Amino acid sequence: MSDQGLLPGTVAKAWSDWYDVETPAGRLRCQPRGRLRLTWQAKERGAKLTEGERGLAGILVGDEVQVRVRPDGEGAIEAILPRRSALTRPLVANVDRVLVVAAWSEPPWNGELVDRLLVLAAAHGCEGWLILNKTDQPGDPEPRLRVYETAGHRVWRVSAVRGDGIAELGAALGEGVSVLAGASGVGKSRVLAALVPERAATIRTGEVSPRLLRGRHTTRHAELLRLPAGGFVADTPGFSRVDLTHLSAADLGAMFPEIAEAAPGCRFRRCLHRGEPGCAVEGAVDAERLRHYRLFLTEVEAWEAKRY
Ligand SMILES: Nc1nc2c(ncn2[C@@H]2O[C@H](COP(=O)(O)OP(=O)(O)OP(=O)(O)O)[C@@H](O)[C@H]2O)c(=O)[nH]1
Ligand SMILES: [Mg+2]
Ligand SMILES: [Zn+2]
Repeated sequence: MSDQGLLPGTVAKAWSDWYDVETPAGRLRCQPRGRLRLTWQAKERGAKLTEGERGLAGILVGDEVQVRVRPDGEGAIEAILPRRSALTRPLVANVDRVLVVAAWSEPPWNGELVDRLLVLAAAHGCEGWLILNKTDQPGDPEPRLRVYETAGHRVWRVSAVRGDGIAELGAALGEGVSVLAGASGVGKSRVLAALVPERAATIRTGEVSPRLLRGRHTTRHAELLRLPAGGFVADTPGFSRVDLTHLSAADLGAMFPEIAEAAPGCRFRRCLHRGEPGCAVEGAVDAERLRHYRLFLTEVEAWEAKRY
């Protein structure tokens, strides 16, 4: 490849003053070309931006870029391709799927958090897959898992420790960008280490560091790892709280595939499935999922009331 050529790439990691970009020619250390950097600075001067907004105005991990390779082997980012989507927590662009990881017994199943994360994925236009890890531990999650499969989510059963199901999951992730999410201790980092064995030594597992759960560290440290079979995966620190701040009550039902499927049968077109007469969702949908939907609905309405 001549040093004049433009290479397509994906931003894998943001350092304080350069980016690691994965390209067909390998991982390159890159800096944005002058004008891209100026746009960023102008936006920073113009307004007080939150870190999320500052990130959205600049270059994000996950961004697809065009890179010009310089004679010294480093790269200049010449262009950012239009973003399909951006998650804000972690701050990653163009995420295709969120891998919601859970365990059955240790830590105990938390269906509310699982459903929150699946809703958040859907709200960002991402697929939501459920990864039940630690199948080597006792318990019978099958009835619960089937609720998600019947609803239309892809469900995987794996043991990061024993390796069960990891190769199949890795193959299914062969395209696009995936982000691991879920409670602390469910084994997200261990699953990632099993998927990308050559990076296992650099992935921190088995430790809870409360400082990393909050504030800027969570977003700064997002990194995409390339899987052996293709595709990228990013780890995130576990979280227990997820606010559904920017959804509308009218849209929430669409984030639960089985509610969306039953809703056309409701008597009222704007039925919110909260006990209205002739509601087709009541009775057709798993009781715990419906309870979570109604809980999220009251939260979303409270956020809406604050906005207007
Ligand atoms: N038995 C068993 N233990 C596992 C498995 N996967 C992970 N663990 C253990 O669960 C603990 C937590 O694993 P981590 O990978 O650090 O969990 P995490 O989800 O990344 O946690 P945070 O980074 O705090 O969010 C560690 O002690 C792991 O060894 C598994 O498949 N089976
Ligand atoms: Mg972890
Ligand atoms: Zn209804």
